[in-house]
Amino acid sequence: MTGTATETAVVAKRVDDGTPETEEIRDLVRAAGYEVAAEVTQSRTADPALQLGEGKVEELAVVVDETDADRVVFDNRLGPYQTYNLGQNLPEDTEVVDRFRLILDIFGQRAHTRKAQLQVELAELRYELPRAEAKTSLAQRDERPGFMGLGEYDESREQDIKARISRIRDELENIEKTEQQRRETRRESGFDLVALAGYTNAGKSTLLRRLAEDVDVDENEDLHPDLDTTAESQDKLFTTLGTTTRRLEMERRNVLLTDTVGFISDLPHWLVESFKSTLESVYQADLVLLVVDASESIDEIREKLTTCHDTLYERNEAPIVTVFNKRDAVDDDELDEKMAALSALAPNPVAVSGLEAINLDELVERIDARLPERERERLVLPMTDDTMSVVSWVHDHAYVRDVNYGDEEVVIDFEARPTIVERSHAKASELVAEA
Ligand SMILES: Nc1nc2c(ncn2[C@@H]2O[C@H](COP(=O)(O)OP(=O)(O)OP(=O)(O)O)[C@@H](O)[C@H]2O)c(=O)[nH]1
Ligand SMILES: [Mg+2]
Repeated sequence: MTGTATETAVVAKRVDDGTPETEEIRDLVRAAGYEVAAEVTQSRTADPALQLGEGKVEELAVVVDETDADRVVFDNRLGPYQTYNLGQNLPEDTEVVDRFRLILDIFGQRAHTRKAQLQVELAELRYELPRAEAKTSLAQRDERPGFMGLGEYDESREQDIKARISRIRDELENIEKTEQQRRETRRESGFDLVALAGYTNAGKSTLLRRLAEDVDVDENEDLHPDLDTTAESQDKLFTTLGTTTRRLEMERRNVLLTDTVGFISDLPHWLVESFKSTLESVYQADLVLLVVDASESIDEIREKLTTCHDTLYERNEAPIVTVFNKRDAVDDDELDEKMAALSALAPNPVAVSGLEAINLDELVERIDARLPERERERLVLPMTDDTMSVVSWVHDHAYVRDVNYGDEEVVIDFEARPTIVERSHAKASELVAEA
């Protein structure tokens, strides 16, 4: 590694048949802070020892040598032995990394909150565990005396990893509990929870900035530089890692809008698992806005939408509104064509531009329409010392249509979530009991 100039990477990819697409892996390499020096691709069945065919690996070695690249990034998943064998066949000190390790690196660079850091560490340990296990079993099978020490070492390393995994899980569980309580408190306060979801780089953070007030309601606002109104939105994958929640100003409702980590295809189970509590804000929402980049090709949008649906269907119960973002970058005919082609996956979408603030009113209307129904209620409150505090509680938790103050009573007409209406009944009966 040179350490001075930008480090460079050669991208490698193998597909069983057809043409290898490298656009996304190139974007990921850049998101990790590397420059793409060259690419080497192949269409054939996987080689068990080297992933690529032997001749292709020779070609790769030449390319690495010529470009003086620091690392090779495979879009394919590499087994521990493939990584080792490739290292042996490439110029000395060439780092060999696969798609998953690369995504982990990116997450590691962006993890600013305690929770994100724990999640990255958990994912790293889960990545490492099978490798440590493989080493242990190899060393144990090897009966040559000199190797016994290695076996013991690796076994304790394996135990170490397991212990740390369980400690991190406990700490993450505690954080989750706190977050769950916070969501419940927010619901009880009459807020509807709306989550932005979608493939990475679709424009979720840009939309959040456009739609919602500048104030974060979570305590860690300084940890989300990408959401700063003065900051540029980055054309990079995984700009956002944690979650940020802001108030969305709506006439009849109190809405909290949450932005979170983007989805990406081909994530291994252990990585998804490590980040699942971040997605809890999506799973627990009252409504999900599924953002797609409408400027991409129909096939690309379809693939990404499928990835998103697969991730969502596991747990999500909330209604989904598909948002065709970057509307400014497509003309009307093209947009109609795309919407028609994708109508099975994305029925009745809303087309907007977060960047150019196009059609956001329609999106807000749709949010209002698809959120859970409000109940309309009219309460007659007897006038006691506590009546005004109940009236102000209703103002805080509901949309008040009308209040009439009489000498003996106050009549308040409002709309709210069913649970809020229920609680207002309890408060009203207390007043009646006092009067
Ligand atoms: N043309 C156009 N570009 C947009 C629009 N919205 C976002 N972008 C650009 O798309 C890129 C990604 O935007 P972000 O808002 O960071 O996307 P994200 O979905 O939050 O991405 P991650 O946090 O990385 O998952 C940035 O370069 C934005 O400027 C839009 O409506 N039109
Ligand atoms: Mg973002």
